[in-house]
Amino acid sequence: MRSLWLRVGLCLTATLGLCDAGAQPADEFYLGRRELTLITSGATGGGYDQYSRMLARHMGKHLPGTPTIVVQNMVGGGGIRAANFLYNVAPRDGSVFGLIDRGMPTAPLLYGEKSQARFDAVKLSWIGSVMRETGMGVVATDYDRDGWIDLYVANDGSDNFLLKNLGNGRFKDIGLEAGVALSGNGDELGSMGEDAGDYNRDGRLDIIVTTFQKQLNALYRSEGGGLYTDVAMAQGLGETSLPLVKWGTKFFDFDNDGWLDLFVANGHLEDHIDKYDNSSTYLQQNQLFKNMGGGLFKEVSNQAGEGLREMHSSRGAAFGDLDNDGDIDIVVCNSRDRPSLLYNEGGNKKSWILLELKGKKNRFGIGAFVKVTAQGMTQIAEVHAGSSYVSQNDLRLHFGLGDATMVEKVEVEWPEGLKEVFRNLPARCQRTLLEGSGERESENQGAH
Ligand SMILES: [Ca+2]
Ligand SMILES: [Ca+2]
Ligand SMILES: [Ca+2]
Ligand SMILES: [Ca+2]
Repeated sequence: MRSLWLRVGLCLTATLGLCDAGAQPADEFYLGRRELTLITSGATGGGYDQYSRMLARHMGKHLPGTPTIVVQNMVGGGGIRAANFLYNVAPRDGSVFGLIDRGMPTAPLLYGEKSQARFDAVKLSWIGSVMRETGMGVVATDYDRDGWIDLYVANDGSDNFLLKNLGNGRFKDIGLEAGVALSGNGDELGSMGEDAGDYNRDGRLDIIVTTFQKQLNALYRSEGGGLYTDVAMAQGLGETSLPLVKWGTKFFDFDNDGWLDLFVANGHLEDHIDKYDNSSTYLQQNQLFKNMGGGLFKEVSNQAGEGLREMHSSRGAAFGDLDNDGDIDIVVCNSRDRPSLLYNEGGNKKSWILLELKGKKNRFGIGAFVKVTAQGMTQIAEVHAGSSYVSQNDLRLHFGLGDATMVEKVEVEWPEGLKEVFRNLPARCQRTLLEGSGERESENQGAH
């Protein structure tokens, strides 16, 4: 067996459906030798709370002395909860702007860890009644590039939120006016996992949201000016996804050609669904969509090896270069089943670079915006803490570079506002970019 470069954490008690039975957590096993960690879970229903705590506990350990928060959204009564890991989402002042009260039945939660030793919970003040929905996932992305990281929240069966960070510790939901709250047809979606990435390479981050059975995934293409259009059908994410219940996902470049592809983890919630619905099954095939260039996707699941042909009831999917060979591998948590570890064989035939950001205060550069230029091709990405569905990806940024042997320029906009350029980096290797060690850009020559 090849050695793992990254640790892998699996929230197994939740995955195996033992939370509701009151089982003690038996999760957190880690392999690999780096502090960077992939975490994923198969949680649905009762497992979210445990997953959130596991994330906060683990990440707090590795980010001592810094505010570490996990956003959790829950709905009263059914106790449905979702969580993704976020860190330092108010980057300009580093404050945790939320409060937690675990006793509130219908409010979102932030789990905060103020220090290594203390798991703290405070009550949210900024959110008001906005987030009283069944949140399934959240990605922190600065959608309008104003330096304040915003939150996109996927809700199950109701409007999704785009919470614009107003910069004063408060957020405003602009999902409906931005065009990311509903499907392209104006329908509410059973939204699950999500990610933000520039799939059509026009310099603007787009949003993918996975959805319930009989719904298309939503692919919200950014049109600029804070407006989005759902182009899932036009871009090839259409019919084949309709019978499936869709969860973990990410924009990632599996074949290193410089175009972001998509993976979607699938599996029905109900184990006897086939008894009364002959259009669906509990076990489902996961999907890989190749970006054919320009943003048009083609499903290649059946041509992508044995691992993609297996049938599971998959949930969380975490992405990272597990064996450090230049291509992105995937760990998938399957409900009531062993997890899948999907090694990418051959993605590294084309060129790549892995960028590990190290900020002065923000240790992994979470929230940083990065622009890479190689052989005339420009790509952008943000360092995200938490996206997909109940998963934490590799915090290093991976860029497929086609045939390039050199990266001419990496522009980094650090969360605290510093803009720097790193020039002439060799391809096919990992580089660590230290905040403050690059060539400084002046404010008006920023990476916008
Ligand atoms: Ca913003
Ligand atoms: Ca775009
Ligand atoms: Ca690709
Ligand atoms: Ca790999």
